[in-house]
Amino acid sequence: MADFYAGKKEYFPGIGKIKYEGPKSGNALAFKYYDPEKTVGKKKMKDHLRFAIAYWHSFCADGTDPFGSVTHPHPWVTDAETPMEAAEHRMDAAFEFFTKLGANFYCFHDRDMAPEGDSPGESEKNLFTMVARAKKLQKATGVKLLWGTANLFSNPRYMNGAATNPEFGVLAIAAGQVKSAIDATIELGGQGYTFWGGREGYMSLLNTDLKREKDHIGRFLGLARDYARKQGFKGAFYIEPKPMEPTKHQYDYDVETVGLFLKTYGLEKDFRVNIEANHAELAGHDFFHELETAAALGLFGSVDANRGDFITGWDTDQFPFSYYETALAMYAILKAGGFTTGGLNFDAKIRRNSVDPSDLFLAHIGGMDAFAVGLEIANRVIKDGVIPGFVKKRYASFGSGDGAKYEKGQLSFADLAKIGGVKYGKAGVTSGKQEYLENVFNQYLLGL
Ligand code: XLS
Ligand code: NI
Ligand code: NI
Repeated sequence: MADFYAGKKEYFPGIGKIKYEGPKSGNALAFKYYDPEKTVGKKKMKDHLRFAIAYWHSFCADGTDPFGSVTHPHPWVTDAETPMEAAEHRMDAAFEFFTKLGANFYCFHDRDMAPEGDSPGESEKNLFTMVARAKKLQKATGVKLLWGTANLFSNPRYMNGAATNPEFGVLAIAAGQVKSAIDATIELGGQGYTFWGGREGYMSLLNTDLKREKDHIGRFLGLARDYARKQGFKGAFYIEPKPMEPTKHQYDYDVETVGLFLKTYGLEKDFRVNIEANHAELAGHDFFHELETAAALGLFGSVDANRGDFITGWDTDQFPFSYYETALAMYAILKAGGFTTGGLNFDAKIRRNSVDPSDLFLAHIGGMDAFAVGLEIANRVIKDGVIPGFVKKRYASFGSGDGAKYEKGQLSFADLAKIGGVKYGKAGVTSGKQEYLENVFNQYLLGL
C-alpha cells in the first residue's frame, strides 16, 4: 500500500519530518518538549496525548473572516479543476501534513472531506469516493481516525437548526446526512463519533418551543446511536458542549447541562463529552472546570485542544500556548484515567495573517509542545503526591466514623442533626491552603 502514497505531489516542500530536538534547539521546525517515544508515568507521550488534526481548520479554512476574503489560497484548491479534484488533493496534502508532523490521528466533518452534491445521493457518493481514498492513505501512513462528524450547520437549510429544526423535513434530511457520516466513520475505523450542536439552539424564545426541540434532538441522538450500534460501531459518541455561537443559546451549553440532557433522554451509557477549551471559556468556566466536571459525572471522553482570547471573548480557536492551562488540563485528564477512545484534537486555526506555508506546522508544534510540558508537570504533581494527598486529607473526616457512615447512607437526617450539635461543635475553621497549593504547583512548573 505504500505505493499508493509514493510519488504524490508534495504540498509542503522544504519541510521534512518534524523531530524532537530538545529544549535547547533553535530549530523552529522541531519539537522542544514533545518526544513521542518518551515514557511518562506508565505510557509513552504519544499514547498519553493522542494528538489529532482537525481537517476543517487546517485544510479547508482559507483565512476568510466577516471583514475580508481569502488569505490562504491553498494549492490543493487553486490548482484543481473540479471540487472533487480539490477534495482529492486536499486529502493528499492532509496526510502529508499528518505524517510529517507525526500526529497519529485526525478528525473530520463529512463536508470537509467531500463536496456536497446537488442531491443527498450525490453527496453520499462523493463522500464514499473520498472515504475509499482515506482508507488507502490511512493504511499507507498508519494514521487513524479519532472521530468523524456531520456538518449540520453550513447549508442554508440548517439556518433554523437540524435535529431541533421546527420543520420535520429538515430533521429527516439531517438524519440521512448523519447516517452517511456514521457509515463513513465505521468504514474508516473511527474510534468515536461527535455531535457538536451546530445550530441546535435558539435565536429568540418568541418563536421557539424549547421543550419540543429538546425532545426532538433527544430522540434523534438515541436513534442515531441505535443505528450505529446495529452497524457494529463500538466506539464512543461525544457531545461537544458550547454555550453560544452561532445561536444565541446552544442547547449543549456546558458539561453539566449535557449531563442532565443525556440522563433525561437515556443516552448516558453511550455518550461522553468532547470538551473544547475555548467553549469552556465562552460558558464562563475554565477548561479545568469542564474537565473536572466531566470526570465527576463519569462523562470524560475527548478534548478539542485550543484556546480563546480573554479580551475578545469569542470562539477564536487559537492554538494552545499557556503551560498553566495545559498543566491543569493534563492534571484533570490523568486523574480521570487518561484517554481511552479520545485524544487531543487541535480544533484550532492559524491566524488570518499567518500566511507562510510553515505557519501551520509551527502552530501545531507549539500546541504539541505545550501539552507535552503540561503532561510532564501533571505527572510530577501526581507522582509527588503533595497536592492529591492534601485533597485526600481534607476529606479525611468522611473516611471513618460518622463521616463514613454518612457516605454509606447509614445516618438519617435526624441522626445527623443530633450528633452535629453534640460532637462537632468546633468543626469548620480550617485553612483551605489555596495559596500554599498554588505555590507548590508553581514549583512543579519549573521541574523542581
Ligand atoms: C465549533 C466546534 C466544531 C466541532 C466539530 O465551534 O468546535 O468545530 O468541534 O463540529
Ligand atoms: Ni470543537
Ligand atoms: Ni469551537
